[in-house]
Amino acid sequence: MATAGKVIKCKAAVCWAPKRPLSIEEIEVAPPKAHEVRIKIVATGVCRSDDHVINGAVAEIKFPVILGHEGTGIVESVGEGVTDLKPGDKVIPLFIPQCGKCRCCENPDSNLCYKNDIGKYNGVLLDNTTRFTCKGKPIHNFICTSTFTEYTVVPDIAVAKIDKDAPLDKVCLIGCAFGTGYGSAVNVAKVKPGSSCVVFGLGGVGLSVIIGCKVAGASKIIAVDINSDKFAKAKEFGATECINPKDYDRPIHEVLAEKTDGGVDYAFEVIGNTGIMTSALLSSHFGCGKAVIVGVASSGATMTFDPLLLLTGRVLTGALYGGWKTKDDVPKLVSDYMNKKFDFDGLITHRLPLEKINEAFELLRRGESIRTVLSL
Ligand code: PAD
Ligand code: ZN
Ligand code: ZN
Repeated sequence: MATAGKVIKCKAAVCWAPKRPLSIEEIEVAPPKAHEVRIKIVATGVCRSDDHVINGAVAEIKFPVILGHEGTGIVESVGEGVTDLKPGDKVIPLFIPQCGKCRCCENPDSNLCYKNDIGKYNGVLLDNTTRFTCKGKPIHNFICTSTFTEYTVVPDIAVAKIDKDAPLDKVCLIGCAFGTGYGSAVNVAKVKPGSSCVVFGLGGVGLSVIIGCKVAGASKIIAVDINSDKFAKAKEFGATECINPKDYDRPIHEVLAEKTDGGVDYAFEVIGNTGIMTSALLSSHFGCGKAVIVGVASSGATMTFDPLLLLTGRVLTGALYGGWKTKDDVPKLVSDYMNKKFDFDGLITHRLPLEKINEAFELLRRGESIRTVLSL
C-alpha cells in the first residue's frame, strides 16, 4: 500500500478528559513497529465499557485516550516479524490478546493473557509508547484496540484474522457484546439443555447471553430489566418470560425461586451493579445453581454475602470476554455466524457516522439503543 511506512493523518474521536463529550480531531498515526499491525477501521460498536471511561468510573485510565474496542477493519500494513497477517486481511482487534506463552494462555481454562491492559490501563503498546499524536501531544491507546479512529495500531497478538466474506458492519459485535454474552452462557456457565436461566440486564451483552442460553438448549430463559422497553428484543432472542423488578414489592430472588422450583440453574449479572450480583447469587438454586458475573462494577466496588450461600452448593464465577481464547476463538465465532449457528443482527438498532459518536452514547445512556454501529 502507498501509505505503508508513512505517518497517516486521519480522523478520530479523542477523549481528552472524563465527563466531556468526545471530540473529532485530525490525528497522526505512526507506522507499526515490530510485531504490530496498522488497521483501517471499517465499523465499531459503542459499548457501555467505553462509557464507563467517559463518565469517570474508571479511575486508572490515562488521558487523552482514543476509546473503542468492538470493531472490525482491514490490515493496512504490518511491522517486522508479523507472519500471520498481511495487508488486505479482514480482522477483529482483540481487547484481550493471546500471546500463547504466558501462564493464562497455557491454561486451557483461562483467557486472561498477561499482555492485556485491562485494570492496569497503561494506555501504551507493548514497547511502552503510543502510535497516536494530536496537536503535538501523544494520545493513549485503549486496551489493545482503540477503534474510534480511521486507523489504529495494535500488537499482532491482539488481532484475529477472519473470513474474507464476513460482513464487517455486523461482525464488529463479535469483538465485544456478542462474544462476551454468548461465551458467558456456552463457555463460562456451560448451560445444559433443558435448564433454567435468568439474565439480569438486557443491553447488548445481556441479550447475547440470552442467545447463548437458547443455542445451548435452555428450556426456561427469564429476562430481567428495570426498563420494560427492552422486553420485545429479549423475547425476539429467546427469552421465555420477562420480569420488571419494579412491578414487585418483594426481593426479585424470591419471585424467581417461586417460578423455578427453588432457584435457577444459571443466573447472569450483566449490569455491573454489585447489589444485583448478590441477587443473581440468591436467585441460583441453593444446591446446584451457578451465578456468573459479566457486568463490570465501578473501581473499588465490593460485594458481601453469607458464605453459607456457597457452602450449600452454589457456584459463583465470572469471566472477561466470555472466557474465549481470543485469537483462536474469534475466527471460529465469525464462521459460526456465517454458517447461521446464531443471529445477532437485531442487536444493531442504530447506525451513525463517526462524527455523531456523542449522539450514539446519548442513545445508550437513555436506554434507547442496544448497539449503535459507527461507520468510518
Ligand atoms: P447496557 O447499558 O446496554 O445494558 C445494561 C442494562 O441493564 C440496561 O438495559 C439497563 O436498563 C439494565 N439495568 C440497569 N440497572 C438495572 C437494575 N438495577 N436491575 C435490572 N436491570 C438494570 O450495557 P451493556 O450490555 O453494553 O453492558 C452490560 C455490562 O457488561 C456493563 O457493566 C459492561 O461494562 C459489561 C461488559 N463486560 C464485559 C466483560 O468482558 N465481562 C464486556 C463488555 C461489557
Ligand atoms: Zn465492550
Ligand atoms: Zn498470554
